[in-house]
Amino acid sequence: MKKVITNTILFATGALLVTGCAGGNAGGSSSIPIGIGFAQTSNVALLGQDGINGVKIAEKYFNDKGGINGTPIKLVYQDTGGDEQGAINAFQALINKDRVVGIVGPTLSQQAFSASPIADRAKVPVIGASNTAKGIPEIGDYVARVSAPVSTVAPNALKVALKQNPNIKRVAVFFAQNDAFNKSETEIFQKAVLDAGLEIVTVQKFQTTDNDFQAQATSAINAKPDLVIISGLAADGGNVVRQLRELGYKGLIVGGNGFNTSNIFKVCQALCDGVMIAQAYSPEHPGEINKTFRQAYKSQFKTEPPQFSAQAFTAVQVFVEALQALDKKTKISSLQLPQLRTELNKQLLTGKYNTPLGEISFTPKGEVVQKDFYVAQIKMEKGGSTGKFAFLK
Ligand code: 1QQ
Repeated sequence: MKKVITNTILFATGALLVTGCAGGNAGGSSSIPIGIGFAQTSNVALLGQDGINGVKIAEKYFNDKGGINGTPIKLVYQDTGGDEQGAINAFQALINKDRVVGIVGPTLSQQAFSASPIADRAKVPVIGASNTAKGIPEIGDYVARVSAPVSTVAPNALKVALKQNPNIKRVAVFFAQNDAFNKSETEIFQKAVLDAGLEIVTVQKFQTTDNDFQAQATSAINAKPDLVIISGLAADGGNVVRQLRELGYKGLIVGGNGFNTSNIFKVCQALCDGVMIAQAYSPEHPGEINKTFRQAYKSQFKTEPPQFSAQAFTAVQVFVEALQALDKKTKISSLQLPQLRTELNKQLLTGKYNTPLGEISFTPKGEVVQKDFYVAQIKMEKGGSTGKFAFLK
């Protein structure tokens, strides 16, 4: 039988945390596997890619600093694709085949509602790094998130839009009705609009898989809005923006968290200009760790780090610092994998973390506690193929 060299991953085989593997110790270094379940294919990869970039920087950053008290971490990737089944498959592989200590992911809340319960039942801690719909931490005791919920983030964009144009009265709302996060976000937006004393003049629905939005855009324009708020993902949402502008809409546009990637620039190009999006991260956030993260990101990707990258970095950081704290109490190499997963879950919920997002902690349910939020506006360069998120607040 061919000897499989799995020596780089601790706990690759047995229950006991020992260095080496089933095929014997092949003599390499050992490491602690943390699972990454993000979308690397499908349209959702427009969003998942930012997460991947963030965790790669985290892996190098924390291993350069000595990993878990001398033992490096090793990120193990499984592509979730864009749907529920892909996320379920990825999580099952991470839990049963890769035998990770915990999982960062999946990309969408829509996927989390299917895949995270599987990890919860297997007692494997999950940290959502981009799941912002209502109800994510409530999936179970093993599910937490570092991505602040839509209820805290989204209304900030409306406030800043009203500051930029105090004459806004009539609001058109668009949302993708086949996606849990977008349904959750539009509820929050619509409530914020009504709470601000504005009128919702039309609500237009679409699917994240659509690419023709002429009918909805025409109806919305006919309702004469002075603000359009869109809850969609990057590919569909970017196309809604493009088609609204092509049909002549001139007012402000607020996009939701699904717009929060520079990958949207290639979808709406020059017509992305001016779209406002609330942020749970600013590259300008003070503090040493964000400075180092930002520098590493800029030198590797030649652009400012986006929110999803910062959140993904933070999720890995939470696992790393919780593992370090746990290891100081009880050597983690003395724990069996099920016990380690359970102890890690308890530990991570009690910690305080000084991250690129600022200082964060968790409620006992696993909801992130975070202080600072921002709003950015897309500024496209002449020609319309490159642009940036300009921070307003
Ligand atoms: C969610 C989101 C998406 C925009 C993540 C990419 O916030 O699905 O919860």
